[in-house]
Amino acid sequence: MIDKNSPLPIYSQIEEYIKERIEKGELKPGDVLPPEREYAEQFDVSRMTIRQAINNLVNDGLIYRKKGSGTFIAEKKFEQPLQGLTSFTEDMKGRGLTPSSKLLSFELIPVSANIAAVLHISEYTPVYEIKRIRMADNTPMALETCYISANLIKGLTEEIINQSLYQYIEEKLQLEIGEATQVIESALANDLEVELLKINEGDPILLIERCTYLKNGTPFEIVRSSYRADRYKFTSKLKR
Ligand code: 16G
Repeated sequence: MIDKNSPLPIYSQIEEYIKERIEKGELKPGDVLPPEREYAEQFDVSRMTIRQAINNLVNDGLIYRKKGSGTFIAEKKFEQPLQGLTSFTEDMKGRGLTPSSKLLSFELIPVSANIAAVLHISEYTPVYEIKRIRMADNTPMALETCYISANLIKGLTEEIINQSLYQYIEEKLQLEIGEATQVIESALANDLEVELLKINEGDPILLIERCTYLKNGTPFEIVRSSYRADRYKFTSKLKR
């Protein structure tokens, strides 16, 4: 399997070998990776070489180390296309997963100056502030805080929020959702994110801020979300 005369470094060849086993499903998410010693014997190379291959795979997020218990195969990341304006519910259903939410808080509050400016409403107008943990097959994927113009999106209830907000807007209120602007940046998870997303201290997350508009150009929501960087990657198509 390993070609010592290949121009490709041995650690890269081992990386490819492990990647292939993951892709073929021979190593499944949650499985423990065989110990470095075993690979070193199998390929007749030093443990340093194996460690380099493993470090690269850890950096790529394909495997992860757990202190004191070993190295494990990570869950596959979701590929989220950046072109469509979809809801969390639609995204998960599209993947054949069951979406659910855990409502952390749901309040009608007077809007702050900066959110009022983006939503084109006057300061202190009521907005719904909704905090939810978004889950796929009961696994927490993202933490979401939405600010929604209450004068525009009327009649929200806990029951609706526990289902799909976009579905309510389109099907019940018969409003057409048009477009959104979105900013994505990386950050380290804070204590709350670590606890609610069930991730580890120091794990990276992807912060997304979205402002969504109705087809007539009126902004109706600002959403700040923290997505698990170990479970998400965003893809887009670029045309020249
Ligand atoms: C997504 C959107 C969020 C929207 C929500 C509606 C991002 C970053 N955010 O999570 O803006 O409020 O979907 O989901 O994609 P729902 O219809 O399932 O309630």
